[in-house]
Amino acid sequence: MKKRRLRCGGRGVRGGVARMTGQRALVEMLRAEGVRYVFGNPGTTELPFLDALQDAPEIQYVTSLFEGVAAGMADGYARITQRPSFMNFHISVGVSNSIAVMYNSWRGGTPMVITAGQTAASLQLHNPTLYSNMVNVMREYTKWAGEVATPEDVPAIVRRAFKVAATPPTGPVFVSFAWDSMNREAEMDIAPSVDHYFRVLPDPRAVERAARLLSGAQRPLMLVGDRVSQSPGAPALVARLAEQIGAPVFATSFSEVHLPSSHPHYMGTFDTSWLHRNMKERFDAADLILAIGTEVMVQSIPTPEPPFSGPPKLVHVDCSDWDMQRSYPVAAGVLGDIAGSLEQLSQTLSERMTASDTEAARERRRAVEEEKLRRRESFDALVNRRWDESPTSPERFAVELRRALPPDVLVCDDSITVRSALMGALNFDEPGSLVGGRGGSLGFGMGATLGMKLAAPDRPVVGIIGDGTAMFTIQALWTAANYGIPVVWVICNNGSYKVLRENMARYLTGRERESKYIGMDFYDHPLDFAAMAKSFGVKGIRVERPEELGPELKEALESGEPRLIDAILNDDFDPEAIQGAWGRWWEGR
Ligand SMILES: Cc1ncc(C[n+]2csc(CCOP(=O)(O)OP(=O)(O)O)c2C)c(N)n1
Ligand SMILES: [Mg+2]
Repeated sequence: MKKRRLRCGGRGVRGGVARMTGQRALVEMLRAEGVRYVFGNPGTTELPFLDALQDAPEIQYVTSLFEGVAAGMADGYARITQRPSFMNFHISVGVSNSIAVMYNSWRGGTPMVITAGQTAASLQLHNPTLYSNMVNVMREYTKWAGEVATPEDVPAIVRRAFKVAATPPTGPVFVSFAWDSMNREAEMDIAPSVDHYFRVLPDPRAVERAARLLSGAQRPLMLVGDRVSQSPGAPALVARLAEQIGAPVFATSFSEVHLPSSHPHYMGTFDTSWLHRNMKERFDAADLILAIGTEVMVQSIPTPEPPFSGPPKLVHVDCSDWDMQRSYPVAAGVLGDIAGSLEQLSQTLSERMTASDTEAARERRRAVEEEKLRRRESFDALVNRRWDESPTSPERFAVELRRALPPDVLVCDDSITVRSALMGALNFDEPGSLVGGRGGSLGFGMGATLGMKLAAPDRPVVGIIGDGTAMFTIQALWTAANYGIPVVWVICNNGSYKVLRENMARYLTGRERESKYIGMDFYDHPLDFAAMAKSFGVKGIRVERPEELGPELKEALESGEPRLIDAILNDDFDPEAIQGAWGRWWEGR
């Protein structure tokens, strides 16, 4: 990166017991944990930490002009490195600013350690400036939250924070450091957390029971979620199991690669919050649903009946006991490391499946492969239909991207309604090659693209971001310019919050009513992203014609600088084609 070349301290540095201040102990612990970047925005309560950080030149403080940018960077960085990232914000207000983006990390289980300075313990009962009980607030959004009041606790609590964040099911952790804990001295044992102690194998009886149910299933269906990709080796095992039982695989969230997306059994994602009647029919037709590393049917809008009514039996493989049997009964649960559990399940299954089970699975495989081909053909037909539209259709846009993106690219996808075209046109086969928005809170992608590049400086990194979502954290442009982080953002500038317009149309399913789509567009004052980029010190290019996209993208990637491409897209949709959210749910029946 432009400013300073960094040396990485590496993990496992054990400094031993020594007398030092709390501020120094915090920095020594970061060194020991192998932290390279602090994503943050400072304030006065953080000054002791920043003062000590000056003596650790191998740890770079990366300033963001809004905390949501830092939270996005920390999310993208952690998901590529698969290690907890580290943030430091300014007391109650800075932490609060980070929450909207950090919410996604919490829902998706990104390992990260969020920290902040806090008022001295001696002042806390006297209503000090900027004070609030941050631990109470952050408990809601983290796996664990705590406050360090004395310097003696700094090493143990930092170690605990990294351990808790990295232990599956992974997730964010919060620690505040009261002023007193930074400035006094104590004897400190500087030693990092250890990881990889948690690849726990499941109970063989649970595996046996799941294998028995799976081998007898006639119409199995698989659901996979984000915890699959968090378990190294698991995506390939999902593919093996799908082939073994001849099941189609649907992703509850494909924000990471849970099996290669070009795999013949991968059927795409489905929207859990707006359960479409096709998917409800699919669930009802299945006699067994195998859920792996996922929440089972979270919804944002209630439907009149549960999505699984009646026969389908649920078999759940997960590292999260909380998500198992949380809302629906299961016929078999397998709790343990996901890759290890799938390995055992696949092995036991091959011993249990009879010749006729295997033949039936082979038949199902053929049907699944045909369905995948039909899906491909219907996407290609859609591309052809919308090829010459002006402004550019999302489908044409996605095909132009596929042609221009280099094979080793890492993609940050926060493209909202463009996402289904992207997933139709591009294949994401290598785990880690896709980092997508999850959790539903806007603003993650601008920063996450930067975090991914810091984690993988030798790979080209492209962020594909909705125009509405880009505006939540547009200050990321400044961070890119200031540190010379050479990413390319492609803004899907369709001039509106298109997804909300679509959802309004869904909401009005079956009703004779024209919507005015209140508050959902930028038509009167279009957003000029190229001009915004320029004002932050980043070159921005407006692309109106689809054939210009490829050459501009290639040029931007070769420039070695941060770049923004403002791609003007069509926001038309056919209300009837997208309707069909299951049930007349708004009537509460
Ligand atoms: C922090 C936050 N504020 C508001 C929303 C509500 N919301 C959901 S999607 C959306 C619009 C997204 O627009 P854009 O990024 O332009 O994507 P498009 O729908 O046009 O593809 C909004 C405002 C949200 N999810 N999160
Ligand atoms: Mg938009």
